[in-house]
Amino acid sequence: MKYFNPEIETLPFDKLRKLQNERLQKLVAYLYERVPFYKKRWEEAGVRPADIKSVQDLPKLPFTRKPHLRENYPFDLFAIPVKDTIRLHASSGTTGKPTVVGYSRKDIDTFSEVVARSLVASGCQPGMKLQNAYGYGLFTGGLGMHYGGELLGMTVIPVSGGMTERQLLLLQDFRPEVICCTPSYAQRLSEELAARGISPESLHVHTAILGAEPWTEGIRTQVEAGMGVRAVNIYGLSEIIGPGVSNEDYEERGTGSYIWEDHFFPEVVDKDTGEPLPEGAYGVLVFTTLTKEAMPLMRYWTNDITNIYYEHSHKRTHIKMGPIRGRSDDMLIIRGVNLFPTQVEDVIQDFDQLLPSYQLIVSRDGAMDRLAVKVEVKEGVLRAMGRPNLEQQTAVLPDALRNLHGALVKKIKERIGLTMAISLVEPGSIPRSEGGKLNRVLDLRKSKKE
Ligand code: DLL
Repeated sequence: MKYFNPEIETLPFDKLRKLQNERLQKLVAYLYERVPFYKKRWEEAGVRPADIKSVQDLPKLPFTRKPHLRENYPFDLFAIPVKDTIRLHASSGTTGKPTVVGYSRKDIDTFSEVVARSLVASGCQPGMKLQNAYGYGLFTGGLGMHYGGELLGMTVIPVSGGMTERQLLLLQDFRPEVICCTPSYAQRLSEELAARGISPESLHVHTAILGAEPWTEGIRTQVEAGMGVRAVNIYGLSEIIGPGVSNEDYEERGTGSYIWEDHFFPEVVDKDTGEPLPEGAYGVLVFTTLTKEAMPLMRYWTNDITNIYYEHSHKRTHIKMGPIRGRSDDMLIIRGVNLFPTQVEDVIQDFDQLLPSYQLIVSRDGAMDRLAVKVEVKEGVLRAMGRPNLEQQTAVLPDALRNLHGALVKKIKERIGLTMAISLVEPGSIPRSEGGKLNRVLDLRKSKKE
């Protein structure tokens, strides 16, 4: 099977636009009638439903942002009675109340279909086993992948996140072809396999579907070698539906992820002005759900920074998005320079001696923000040097390590424009994923404020 839904996934551009425009017009009328929040905001903006005829009219409408979801907690953005929903999910924010999402039966069907499309794009086929190591629960990852896998006709193993012993046992004994989990947890599993002397060739798994947090080519290389798989990106967010908003094709890895744009219409806008940006430019990703019933969202500001573009020679007609550089609320501003943690990861991957395992530590010194970075050196590199003590001053480290440190400081300065206090540390000394999302930034400024 090359496509889960061949007709839609290869629909010519003009037909896709026509479908989107029809769906958008219906959606606008539906929300205006059913959700007071939208009616009020559109009236304030002086827009009537009849003014929205095509996706090109979207910029006339105001954005919906996370605080709007909180203000309408828990159910005030629902367009159908709560009793008509068949499932609720929620994402636990770092502050305050979670964000709630409701699904009608049709929404769950849509969710399952976009995940099934994503699984086929990842290289899955009916009959393969899927070890589902995303968390089950209010998080959309576990159940979202589960329903999509079943719809495709895979054999789903609902192990949930964490429990590394059990994951390894199942990988060896149930012999799944596919695993899905966060990229940081796939790093952890790769390392555990190596530590236990389990060779990737002894396993049956050939595909890892990774998402729910930003990751880069460096992690792809590590996981592909460490687990003996093709690592493929899956993206999504609960507010829009969950996993399966977009997905990479396994044969087109590294060229972006297809957005299932017959259901989720994307825009990329300037993060400061909200103005639409041209194809290919980086900005904030904004989605309009074209077909959801229970809690459709109009122009939802995801905070995720990326770009979108068409690749006309590729397998599907849908638009692609590049990797997420970071969330605009995770962006650090260090001495006036904007920085996403993935930019540091990008530099690290240029060094063969380093692991894509790092931590950024932000602190405040008077009015100045300071950034320190810890990066792990590969085990083999240290062994070849007779295991120097990395706790020592850089000046007394062996020449090769001192040069490595100097080269990293220089490259970071060149590429990012910042001098950072960098320390090279032992492999395994930086916290690993326990099964879910891993925070690579330790912000000591926050704990001081509280
Ligand atoms: O993380 C849904 C999901 C589950 C996606 C499993 C993929 C796999 P939330 O918990 O609501 O939903 O978090 C959504 O996670 O806005 C991004 O900032 C980030 N994110 C999700 N996928 C990726 C990805 C799920 N592939 C937020 N790359 C989003 C980078 C990602 N960031």
